[in-house]
Amino acid sequence: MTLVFVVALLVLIVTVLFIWKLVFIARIKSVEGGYKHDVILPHTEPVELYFADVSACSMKVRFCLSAAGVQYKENVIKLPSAGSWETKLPKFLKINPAGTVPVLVHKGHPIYESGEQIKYIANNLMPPNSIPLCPKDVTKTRENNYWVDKTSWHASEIFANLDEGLKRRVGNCIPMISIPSFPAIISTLSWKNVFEGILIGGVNDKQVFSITFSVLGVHAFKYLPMLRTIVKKGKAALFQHLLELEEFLSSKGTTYIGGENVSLGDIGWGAIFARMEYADWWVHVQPEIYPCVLNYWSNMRKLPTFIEATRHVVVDKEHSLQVTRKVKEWKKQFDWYRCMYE
Ligand SMILES: N[C@@H](CCC(=O)N[C@@H](CS)C(=O)NCC(=O)O)C(=O)O
Repeated sequence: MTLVFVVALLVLIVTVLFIWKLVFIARIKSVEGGYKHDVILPHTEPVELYFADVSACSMKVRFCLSAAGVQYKENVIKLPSAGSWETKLPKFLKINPAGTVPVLVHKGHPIYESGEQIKYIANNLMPPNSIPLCPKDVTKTRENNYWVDKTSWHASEIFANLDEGLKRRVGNCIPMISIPSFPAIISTLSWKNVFEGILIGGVNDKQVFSITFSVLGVHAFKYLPMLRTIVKKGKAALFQHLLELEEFLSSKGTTYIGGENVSLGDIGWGAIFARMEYADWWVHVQPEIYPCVLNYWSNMRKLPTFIEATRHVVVDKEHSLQVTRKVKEWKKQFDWYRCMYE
């Protein structure tokens, strides 16, 4: 009798899980980067961008469109960190089956992956008489391609091998250097949001982070040394990449990577720098070691095109400022938190 009951219970659990996966879990598929000539999406403008506020990859493409002087339609999407599951709903999965932003759309054809999108803009969308974002000079093209590649973020590389992934690209450091800000972001979400995340996204790394920080708040860093280790790995790799940039800039002696005007490599770095600002990393960049990087950042952050790219559209700007303020506060309050940064 007991055996029959146990088997029946197991069958019931498996059936419920199966139906749950079939009905609720977003069916995301990875997509290859680049222009999709065989896909045509509904559009009303020649150039459209699906993007989110406070998204490093989106910021990169907005920076690029703005620096190129391209007019485009803004299709704003709210990220899970802003309490929405729009990126995982069937309507958006038709735009990008991978369920991520940004997505650039040119005459209805999507271009996936932010690194590919900025190259596409520089090669295909530059208005007449604009200053090229990828100068037609062999050395500059090579250098720009190098930095675009270095500043790209490929989640699969981090999952395959964290240390190698971080060493390979500074773009892969973005999630790691963002982790200290997570408790501040998650504290603004409700349990309903967290539950929806599990329902739609399943139990994955993001949901585990959400639950952990919802329960433990900032103290998660105190009780789970593994979290501090991940952030420290991200930090070590970030500073190694900044050192490489420092050497490059010092050897060039120019304001930007390709000379006196912004080019694609700078745009790639812009996204990393904006994230460093958000999670309060800049105060740890020592002027004696990184003078050129600090000067480069000081010039870049004043550019109207950079300011435009970080403009908040649906998320309240005060919300982002509050996150950075919280990080600063925790650094002062908790040694185990500050030690991740130092
Ligand atoms: N490698 C992709 C990364 C895209 C990505 O992961 N975007 C994040 C925002 S920065 C996103 O859309 N997250 C939404 C989600 O995971 O639901 C790119 O560079 O375009």
